[in-house]
Amino acid sequence: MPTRREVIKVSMIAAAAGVVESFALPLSVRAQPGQAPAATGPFTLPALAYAVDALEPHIDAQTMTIHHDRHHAAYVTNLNGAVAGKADLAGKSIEQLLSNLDALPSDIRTVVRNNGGGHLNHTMFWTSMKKGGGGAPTTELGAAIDGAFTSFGAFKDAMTRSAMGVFGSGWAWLVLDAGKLAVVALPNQDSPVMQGKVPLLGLDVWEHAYYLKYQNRRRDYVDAWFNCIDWDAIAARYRSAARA
Ligand code: MN3
Repeated sequence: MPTRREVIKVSMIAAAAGVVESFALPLSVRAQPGQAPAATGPFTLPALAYAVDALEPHIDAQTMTIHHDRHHAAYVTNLNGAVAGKADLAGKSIEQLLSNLDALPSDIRTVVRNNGGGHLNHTMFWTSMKKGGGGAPTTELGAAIDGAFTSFGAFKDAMTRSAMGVFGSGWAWLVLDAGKLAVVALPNQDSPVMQGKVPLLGLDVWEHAYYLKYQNRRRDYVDAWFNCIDWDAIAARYRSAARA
């Protein structure tokens, strides 16, 4: 095993040489909560705001670790690779890139769609959950959900149906669509921003999000995930989107 100092030295040499590929870091220097890995481009993997086991037993620590440190990290690396050397794109936010995919050079459009979508979706996903989450939203968002779906239970059913209806890989979303709350399902890593909608809450139903613990029992994962939602965070997104 290389020492931490040797690994950092190799990383610095690789960065200096313009090498953008990431490589597996030894456990000793793996991202800890509150500590993001070094950036190799304009986009960075955000650190989790909680420990990888914080969402146990609903989402297990191993799934969280692999999902964040490998899957999300790979989206960031691939996205940075796509915009490398393109100064006009590197200065744009991920939302700006995704909301106008047609403006991108055709050779990177699909890479940005998949990996940029993956980066934005997962960044929102981690910050949509917290230890001891769940329950139901109150105040403005709770009232808006009651208004749009008739009740929180009906919203939950709609979100669950949407998540169960994704064939293959994708997400179920609570969005603001022209100012109205709606539930939509999108394939792969497509983001609601690609359709001009505002994503408020996304449920990742790629198998990598649940297979280690739940195998083929997607419904059990969906039910458990509702116990992790940080409704204060979703309500804050709703307030800022509704006022925009
Ligand atoms: Mn995922």
